[in-house]
Amino acid sequence: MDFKGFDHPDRTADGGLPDGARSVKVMIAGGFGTGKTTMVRSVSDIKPLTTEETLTQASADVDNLIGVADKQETTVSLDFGKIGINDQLVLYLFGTPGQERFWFLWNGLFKGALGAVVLVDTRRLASSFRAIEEMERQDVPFVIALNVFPDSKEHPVEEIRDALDISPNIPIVACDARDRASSRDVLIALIRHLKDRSSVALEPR
Ligand SMILES: Nc1nc2c(ncn2[C@@H]2O[C@H](COP(=O)(O)OP(=O)(O)O)[C@@H](O)[C@H]2O)c(=O)[nH]1
Ligand SMILES: [Mg+2]
Repeated sequence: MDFKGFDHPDRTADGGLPDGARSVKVMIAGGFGTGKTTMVRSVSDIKPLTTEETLTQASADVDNLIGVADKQETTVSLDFGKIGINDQLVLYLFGTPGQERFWFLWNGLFKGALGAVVLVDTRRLASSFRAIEEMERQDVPFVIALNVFPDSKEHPVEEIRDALDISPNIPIVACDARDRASSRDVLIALIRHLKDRSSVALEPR
């Protein structure tokens, strides 16, 4: 799959939202079963796509290098959706494939991404560690969305921030990924976060 159509050359140096941005690529990341597919489906204006692609297609050479067993059968899926926030701004949503250690095989997966939502299931915090690490490594600004399940316990946000080891400026919001309005609120929190980052850069020095 080619993601290059979503390149965003205007991305500001500090990863903020550029002035006049119209279409923005946003990653929906997080551990297995945290609600990525659910969120893309609930919030998308178009019928969301879920694609399957074999890792060998993504990169046969690298597969050889790392010696993936049963590589013909190794498939990963990617969710894609789109939401108009207002008449100025359209978000293209890319749910990240599972197995974060293979993200590097997805040529251009993060290219041009202006931001990310990292979904977290508080019952299994550790399942999203790798996604957070990768966002930091790829330098993609993100917000944390705590997807609330029926038996999730309520934790003080600062406790979760400590456990995830993320800096105080990264927003943490609770959501229900099945609910369109709730998922949309998460995306709006991300846009605000990106705008905040841009305005810092615009401050006179
Ligand atoms: N109760 C509840 N279940 C959810 C929620 N979000 C996702 N699920 C369920 O959790 C499972 C995993 O969600 P999915 O979106 O496939 O996770 P993914 O692996 O991150 O794409 C599915 O069975 C969903 O129906 C939520 O907000 N509340
Ligand atoms: Mg999924």
